[in-house]
Amino acid sequence: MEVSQAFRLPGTFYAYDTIKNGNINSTYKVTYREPSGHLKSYIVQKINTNVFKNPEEIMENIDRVTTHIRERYPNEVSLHFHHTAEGKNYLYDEDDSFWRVMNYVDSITYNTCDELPVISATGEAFGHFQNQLSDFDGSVLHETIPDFHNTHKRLDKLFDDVAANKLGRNDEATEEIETISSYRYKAGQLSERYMNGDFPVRVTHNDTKSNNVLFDRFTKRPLVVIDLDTVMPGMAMYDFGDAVRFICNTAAEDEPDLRRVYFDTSKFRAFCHGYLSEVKNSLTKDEIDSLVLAAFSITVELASRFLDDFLTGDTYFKVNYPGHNLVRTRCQLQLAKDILRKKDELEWIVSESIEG
Ligand code: GN1
Ligand code: MG
Repeated sequence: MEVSQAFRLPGTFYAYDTIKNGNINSTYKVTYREPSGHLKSYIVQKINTNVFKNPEEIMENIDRVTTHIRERYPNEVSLHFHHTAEGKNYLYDEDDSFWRVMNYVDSITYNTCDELPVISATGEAFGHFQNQLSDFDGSVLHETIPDFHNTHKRLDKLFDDVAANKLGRNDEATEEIETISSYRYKAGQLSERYMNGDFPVRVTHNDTKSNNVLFDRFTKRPLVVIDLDTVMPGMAMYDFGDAVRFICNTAAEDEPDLRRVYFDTSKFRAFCHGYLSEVKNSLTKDEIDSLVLAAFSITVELASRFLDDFLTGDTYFKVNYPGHNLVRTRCQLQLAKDILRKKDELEWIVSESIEG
C-alpha cells in the first residue's frame, strides 16, 4: 500500500481489515511483518474531507492534545501518529484523499454493552478524559467544525431546510418534523445559555460514543479514549449527554423497530457513578444540574442532524440504504421521548451518584 510506504512502516505488508465503526471516516487495520518476523499492526484512516474541511487543522489539534496528555500522564496508553519523510503526520495521496496512520492498541470496544461494570468504567474513562484536559488551553485549538454542538443553530438550519423542501422529502417525515418542532425550545436552551456565558468553556471530546473507548480485553478496564477529531472547546455536559444517548439506548442507534428503543435507567446509573466519581468536584453545580437536559438536547440535536441530512440528500452521514437517515431520526426521537418521560428518575440518579 502506497500510503503505508509513505509513512515508512517497517517490514512487508501482511494483511488488512476494514474497521466498520463510524459514520464519517474510513478506518483500516493494517498489519506488517517486521524484519524480525514479528507482526505489527497500525490503524490507517482516510479522513472524510467533505465533513472535515481542514484536516490539517485536525491533525494539529490532535497533536497538541495527545502531547499534553502524554506529558501529564506518561504511564498511560496514548495515541501516536506516524510521520512521513517530510515530517508531516498526514498524507495527501494522488487522488487528494487525506490519510493518517496511528498506533494500533490491542483492545476491545463495545457498540452495545449490558455489563454494568463496563458501563461504569466507560463513565470513568470520559470523566478522566475531561480531567486530563482541564488544564489544557482550549483557545489554541482550531474549531474544526464550527458550531458542531450548537443545538440551537442546528435546529434553525433544520427548519430552514424544511422550509426550502428542496427534494420534496418533507412528506415522508411529517411526524418527525412536528416532534422536533415541539422540542425545539427545550433542546436549544443549554446551547443558548452556553453562548451567553452561563457555563464554563471546557475542552471536550464531542463524540463520546462508547466505542470510542478502548478496553483491555482481559481486565476490561479502559485503556484510552480515541477519535479526537472533534476535540474542541464546548460544554462538559454534552459529552456526558452524548455518551448516555449511545450507551443507555437499549437498541442500536439506527434500530428500525421502535418498540425496542428505550433509555435504560440501570445503565444510566452505572455510567453516572463512573463519570461523577471522576468529575464531581470539578464540574460546577450548574453543569451537574444540566446533565439530564444535556442528554435530551444532544439526542434531539442528532435526530435533527439525521433528519436534515435525509431532507437534503444524504450527503453527510454514510447511509446503507435509502431512508437510513430517517430511520436513525425516528430512533433518536423515540429515545429523546423516553428521556423526557424518565426525567425525574434520571435527575434523582444524578444526585444519588454525587453522594456515593
Ligand atoms: C458521527 O463517524 P462517527 O461515528 O465518529 C458524527 C457524530 C455523531 C455520530 C452518530 C464528525 O461520528 O457527531 O454523533 O456520527 N461525527 C461527526 O453516530 O459528525
Ligand atoms: Mg467520531
